[in-house]
Amino acid sequence: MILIAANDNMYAVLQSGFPDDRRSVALETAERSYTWQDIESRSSQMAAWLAATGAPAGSRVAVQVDKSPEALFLYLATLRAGWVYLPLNTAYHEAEVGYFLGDAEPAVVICTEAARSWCEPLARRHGAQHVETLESDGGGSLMRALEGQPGVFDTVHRGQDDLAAILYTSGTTGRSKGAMLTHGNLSSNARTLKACWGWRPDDVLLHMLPIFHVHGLFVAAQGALLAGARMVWLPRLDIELALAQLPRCTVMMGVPTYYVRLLADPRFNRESCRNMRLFVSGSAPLLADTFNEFRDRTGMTILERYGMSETNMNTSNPYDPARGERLAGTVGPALPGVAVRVVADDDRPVAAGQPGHVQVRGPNVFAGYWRMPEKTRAEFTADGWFRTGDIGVLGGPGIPHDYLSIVGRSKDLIISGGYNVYPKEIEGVLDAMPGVLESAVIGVPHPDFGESVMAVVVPREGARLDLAAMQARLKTLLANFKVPKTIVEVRALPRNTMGKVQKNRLREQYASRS
Ligand code: MLC
Ligand code: AMP
Repeated sequence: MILIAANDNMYAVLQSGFPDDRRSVALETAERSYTWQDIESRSSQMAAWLAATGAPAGSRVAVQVDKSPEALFLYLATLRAGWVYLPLNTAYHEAEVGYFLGDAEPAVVICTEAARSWCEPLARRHGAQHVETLESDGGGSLMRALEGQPGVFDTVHRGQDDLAAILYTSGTTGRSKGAMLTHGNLSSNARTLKACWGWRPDDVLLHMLPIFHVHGLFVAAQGALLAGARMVWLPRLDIELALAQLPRCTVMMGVPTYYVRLLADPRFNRESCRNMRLFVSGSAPLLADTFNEFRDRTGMTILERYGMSETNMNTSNPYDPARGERLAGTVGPALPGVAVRVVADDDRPVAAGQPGHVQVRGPNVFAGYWRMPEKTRAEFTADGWFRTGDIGVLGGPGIPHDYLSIVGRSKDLIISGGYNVYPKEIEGVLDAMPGVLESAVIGVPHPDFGESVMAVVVPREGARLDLAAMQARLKTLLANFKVPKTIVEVRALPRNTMGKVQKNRLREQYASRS
């Protein structure tokens, strides 16, 4: 008997959920529809093109393009070719992209036509052999390069531990780290979420999230693909289009800002949600007010879950009411197969109801930081738990013992509209500006983005700072979501006896300045 090992390639896993009838619609945009056969043949052509470059499997493809169905097919093609996908936020500027390309050394870089003039020389300098473009309407040099490539491709065999993607997450030191996710990480999480959230082939997902992060790509898009469910594909959050499409959808996912903006529109009501069965929120804390207002307005309860680039999803409030209630302010119990614990500084579990460091373990947890073995070691305990940098509580008054609540962060991180901003990075740029002695960057409450970025700067002796000019300069250097919405000037930063800046005091002082 000949045993053929199953292919653990994430594409093969997703494909197992595709419907038998490949002529049915998989994804629709305002302009056109794509069938499951389109997904198979377009991703085949792209995978064949990647293979034809001659670079070995395991090579990286860095992608900084606007959201489009073709961008999703490119991700799938990367999996099929056995390459490693490296998505980049479209807001990143040249200096930010330069760091990622230098660190990951991709063999292929795909950018937009508009960015080609700076991106191509940058990519070549870092060793990329091929630079092509992809536009939001599906045009660009990549599509021309595909001409003549076959519409069928044998998905390359990959094992559970082979790399599928690298997601860069900023570090508290200001230097970004590439979280290495394996095919096994992605498939275990996708299968778990399919079962837990009751994904069905007749689901219709309203997809409005960006696809360069875990939430939009691995949780939302892969969830629909694995279920063989249709996606209504919008380029971004657009409340007008969302209100038009929601009544024919069954599932939506978003960061809290998506729900805040839906609720801000009086037309959003029970009728808009008449076919919906699931609203998922994550990537940032969902305020209890939003949770409650949503329930009052629609009769539906948002399901909040908790994840990270390094781990995909860790916990989820229950989907099935028989398994428990969805509770505001909590992110629910650990997903099946995932272990979560809350510990003190010595890595020993704290008592129920007490706050501590959240640590996770399971098949969802990444393989380490790209080319940073020491950083990787530092982020895992001796017995293999990953230190999330979040502060949490298990249980508490009136809360089941296995429900986790995220109550803070030990990492100095701001989450604005679902995007992470590391103060250290912004402070480094501010401190290098003429006339600046030092700076402190903090998150302050913001009604739309949850938190927004604010900078407190101290001028050098005798220097006069032009705060508006500084903000304008920051916009040319940093992705827009990182640029402080407010900059204030002070004579000195508050420090404790150890000389450490007391950001808590600044946050209290400026809490109402968003
Ligand atoms: C845009 N801007 C932001 C911003 N997004 N500023 C702060 N925070 C943000 N998130 C800037 C714009 O460039 C503009 O600047 C101004 O703020 C107002 O823009 P807008 O038109 O209101 O913004 P919009 O384009 O509507 O985008 C807002 C948003 C978007 C919330 C829809 O940011 C978004 O889609 N966020 C989702 C992020 C996400 O997917 N996160 C998942 C990470 S995965 P100016 O200067 O031009 O006026 C993860 C793991 C997990 O964390 O658990 O899921
Ligand atoms: P990222 O590094 O972009 O993947 O962001 C991951 C971080 O987002 C986590 O470490 C948490 O701090 C935060 N996060 C994700 N989901 C939630 C949630 N539901 N509630 C609170 N914080 C969350």
